[in-house]
Amino acid sequence: MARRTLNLGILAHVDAGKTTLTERLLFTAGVIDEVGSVDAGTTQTDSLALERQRGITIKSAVASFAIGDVAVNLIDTPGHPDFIAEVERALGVLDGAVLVISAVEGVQPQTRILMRALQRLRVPALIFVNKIDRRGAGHDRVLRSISERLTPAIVALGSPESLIEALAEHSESLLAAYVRGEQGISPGRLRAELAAATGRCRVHPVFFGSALTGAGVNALMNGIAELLPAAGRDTGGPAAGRVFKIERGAAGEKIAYVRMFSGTVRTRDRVRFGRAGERKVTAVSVFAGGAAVRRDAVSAGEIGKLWGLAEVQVGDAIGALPEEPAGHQFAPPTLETVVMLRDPGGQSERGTLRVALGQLAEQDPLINVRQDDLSQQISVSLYGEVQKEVIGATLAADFGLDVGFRESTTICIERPAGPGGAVERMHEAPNPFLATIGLRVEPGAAGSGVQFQVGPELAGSMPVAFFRAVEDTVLQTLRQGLYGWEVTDAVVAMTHSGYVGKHSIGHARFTKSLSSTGEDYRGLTPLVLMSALQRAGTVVCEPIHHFRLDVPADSLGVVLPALTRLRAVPRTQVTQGASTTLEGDIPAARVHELRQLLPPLTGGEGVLECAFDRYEPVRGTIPARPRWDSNPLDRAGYLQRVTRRAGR
Ligand SMILES: Nc1nc2c(ncn2[C@@H]2O[C@H](COP(=O)(O)OP(=O)(O)OP(=O)(O)O)[C@@H](O)[C@H]2O)c(=O)[nH]1
Ligand SMILES: [Mg+2]
Repeated sequence: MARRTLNLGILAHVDAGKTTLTERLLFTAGVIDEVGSVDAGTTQTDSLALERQRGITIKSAVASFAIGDVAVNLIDTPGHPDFIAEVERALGVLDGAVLVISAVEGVQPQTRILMRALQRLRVPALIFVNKIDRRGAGHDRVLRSISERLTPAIVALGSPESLIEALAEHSESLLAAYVRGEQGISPGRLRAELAAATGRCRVHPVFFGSALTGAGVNALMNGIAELLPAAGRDTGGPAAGRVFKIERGAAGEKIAYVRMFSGTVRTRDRVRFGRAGERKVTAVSVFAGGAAVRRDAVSAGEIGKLWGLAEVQVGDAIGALPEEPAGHQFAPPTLETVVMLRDPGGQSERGTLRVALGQLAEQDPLINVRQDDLSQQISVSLYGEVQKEVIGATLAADFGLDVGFRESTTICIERPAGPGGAVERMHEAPNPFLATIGLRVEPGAAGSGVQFQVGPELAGSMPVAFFRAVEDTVLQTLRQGLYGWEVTDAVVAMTHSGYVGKHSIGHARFTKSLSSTGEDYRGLTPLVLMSALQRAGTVVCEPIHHFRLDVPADSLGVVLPALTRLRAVPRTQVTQGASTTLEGDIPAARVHELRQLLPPLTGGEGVLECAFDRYEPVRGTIPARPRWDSNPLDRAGYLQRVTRRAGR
């Protein structure tokens, strides 16, 4: 019986060999008798029909095996940037990770993005340099590219001297022994020092091998068991876990994958989840020795599947999870598109489409399904064209819907240009609501999202539910700013508050017409907030990608003018032999065009890698997005719709 549990993520740039490595680990650990192949569509973790057809991973999948006394729950993640949201969810439940790098391609853009996220979240990580069996595989070259482009804190295993040197940086006693020239620093001692430094994310041990042939995989397995820290096993504490994946069972029932951090969830327990959900767990299964098996309970450190939590969403905390969910590690989707039924059909097909997209959004909230109130159009956010195809194929296979998509457009954001404030007081025209609200909008740091604050002088000045209503409505309203884009990197402070309480009007019985209700705050907040935002002004910003482009040196004469035409800005240019590497920035909106232009310009030899880098103010014409719900900038129209709801 395994005594420790390790929840291990396998992460990498697309095609580096994560699923093949997963298969090899399961085989070596004795869970499967034959090694499946990605190319034949026979692996354990690429189990969806679409994954098998395409030979890429689309959803994270869990498999388990044991190494000695360590029970490993492995999460095989997709490497394609269109499915980065899956990686984001997995990151929150890991004790350790293996970052896979191809020995031929070396460090790739997604490798860097993933390593940065692992470092931010302090997830200890080993590096596996895969595909050493392939022609063109390098050893020293890959190590150099890792230390230059990823992290200098690496220790290549297999070289004791370099191991001691690297570790001596982190351990004074080891350094002293080393400097004294002490003989016989024992391998056991070195291994323990290495495990300690790895666990504290000070170093990343590097292994070399081939998932396809199995070379080097035993050493990696020993490293996984010995060097990565196992999960805490506080089974006595209150039940606390996090949902990192949702799927639908054969009968359409919802299944939540949860990683438990403390305590135990049993069948028939009532558990709380998300902000307000509570449901009885109707069945539990736990990953052990390969797949998930039916059990009565899932405990601290383990990964299980829970049935019965009807409204649960990906990312929800279960039970008494103490800390808030980690913020977003990766950039949000930068594209959007309109989903259309090819045969507009009847009302019922449109209904099915809404339900279907709703179910996809449970599994992937970042697709952000929106229906335009007026035009009835349904839009979704996207990371890229492959995700679009996957959504289309899923709607066809699982719901029998034949859909098409409009051409994808770029999603911009709005940032406040400066500070701006507004107040509306109750009983003062033109405010029809029984509520006083003052709000001040200010720019926040890049990437900080929206922060809502209540001035300390207002604390206790109103029932908490009213503050909550203002906060929720602020976040909701900022989904569309002055130009229709989401407002972000903003601090919204509440500066004025006021309400009419149930007992403040003589001894009259509580009636909605005399006392403030949540609807008053939900109705008034958008008006105050949008006035404040109009005073602040906003800057529309577009997503900018960092690109790395390898082209034949003799094609530069046509490539450089094309880049200029696409508003790309090359920042570095290095020529080695017949090949030139350009790195720089390009607006996300033009990446697709560049991809299409490249083959004819470079005789099919150009290789382009792109990754989101930052948002920058749009130059030239400011793009606007149509609004999809009642527009508080049109005060009369807005009031007409909203005052009735508030009963004013
Ligand atoms: N020669 C060789 N090929 C490998 C090795 N590992 C994986 N491959 C091949 O590389 C391709 C991609 O392998 P996958 O295991 O699907 O890679 P992945 O990282 O899971 O890909 P995504 O999940 O789609 O990001 C397949 O054709 C594999 O057969 C290896 O060690 N050597
Ligand atoms: Mg894969």
